[in-house]
Amino acid sequence: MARTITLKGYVLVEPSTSASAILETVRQQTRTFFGPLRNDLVGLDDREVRSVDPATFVREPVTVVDTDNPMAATRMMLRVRYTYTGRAVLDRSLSSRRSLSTVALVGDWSGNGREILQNCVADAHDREFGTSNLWYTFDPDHCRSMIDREVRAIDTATRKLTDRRTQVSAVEAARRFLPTTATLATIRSNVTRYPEYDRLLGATDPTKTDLHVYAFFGVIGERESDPRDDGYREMMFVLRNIFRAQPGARFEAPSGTGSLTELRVGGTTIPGATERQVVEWALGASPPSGVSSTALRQAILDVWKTRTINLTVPMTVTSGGRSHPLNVRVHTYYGDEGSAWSASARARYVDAWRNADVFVYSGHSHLGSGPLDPGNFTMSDFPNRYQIFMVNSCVSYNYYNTGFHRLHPGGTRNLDMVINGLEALSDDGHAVSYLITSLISGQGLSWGQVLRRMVATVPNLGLYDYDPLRVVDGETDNTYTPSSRAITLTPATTSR
Ligand SMILES: [Ca+2]
Repeated sequence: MARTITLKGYVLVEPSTSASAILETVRQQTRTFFGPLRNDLVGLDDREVRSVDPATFVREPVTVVDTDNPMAATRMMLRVRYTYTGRAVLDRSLSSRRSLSTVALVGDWSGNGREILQNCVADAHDREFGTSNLWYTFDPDHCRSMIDREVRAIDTATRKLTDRRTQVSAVEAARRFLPTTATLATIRSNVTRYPEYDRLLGATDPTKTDLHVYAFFGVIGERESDPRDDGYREMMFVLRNIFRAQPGARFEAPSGTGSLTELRVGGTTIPGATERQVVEWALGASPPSGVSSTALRQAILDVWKTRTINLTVPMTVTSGGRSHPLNVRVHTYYGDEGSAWSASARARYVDAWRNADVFVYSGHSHLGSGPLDPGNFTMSDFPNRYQIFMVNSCVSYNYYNTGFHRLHPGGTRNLDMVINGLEALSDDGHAVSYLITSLISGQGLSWGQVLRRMVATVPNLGLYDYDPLRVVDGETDNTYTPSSRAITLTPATTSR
């Protein structure tokens, strides 16, 4: 569910602080709402939570008083109150909530946050990221007593002030936590929106004979060459699921060198391998007799990684009494994205966007700073036509949503984004598979129906009705409805 979220807070700065430095200080604080709200199953879509409007700032000169040493010199500071308004997605369990308690970090948490890091970050692995990532890892529930202690000390000191309106205690001026309340308001009613199927499928455009789906799967574990890597298995699950939904699918001979079915284990070629069979072996099906399962799965990965796998589903589109062939061409790729500056990953994405009708990235979010960071691209990297992007990574709603809408020619009119409000767990390719198979199911599913199909129940992973607050954004301006134009999409009956 989407909500407008409003957060209020304040910063204390030197009276001479410039407007731009005040803005940066406020942003340093608003950024830290991200982690605590994430823990409460609330995702924010504003990258770094920095779009605070300076027009909301209220400046008040205050005197800082050391209430423990009444004779000590006072000093002047400027209190700047701000109101932050943004968009959030919420877990359904919060649907009736109109407010939430949360906590921001105050001051230079990146430079002086060691104690906060030790006490307020639950996970040892998260602590390794250091103080500069506290905006993401800060969990007030983990250091509630520390926060309460500070609140009580501020309260006690404030009672000693002679004028609470113009004075601030030294204890408060040194505060590290700012408890506050987030208010939540409904953004929009639940109008049923559909993918723009007429444009996606070329319903009235007989020259559109191909629908391209690009799906990139990043490395989830430590090693690209690990056949158990969740990213690699996800690609294989997706290929298998497309086959199951569309039995007419066929693999295309790969470009470049080497077939996908020439597998050698211990110097011997595995006989009779088809791509479909190879996918099953990769996912654990019994190997041919005499062949080690472990060695076979390694051999498959060595052949299938870091290359484009092409799968085609021949289909027919019919609308308004006219039919034309439409080949759904799925291109998958598994491999390491490389560093944030990886030129090769960047080039792969730009190449894909040139042709893509549907683009999927599934893998690590890199906290928004990976090769897919919208900041790495320009408008000329995107075509001026309708596309659907899915970024299946942690909190992609925040990192990979509005940035692409800003870059894409036509904005939301030409781009529907499918993104996650929270962390995304590996789901054996469930979400990616159902996005692709739903869009080409010919059932004219609404976006709401597509999202519901992507909710994963994978018992062997312990996932039941698993949904990382996945939403579609950019869909409110969609004009297609099944009643505006009937479209049928069916598997092509002619065999090759
Ligand atoms: Ca749209």
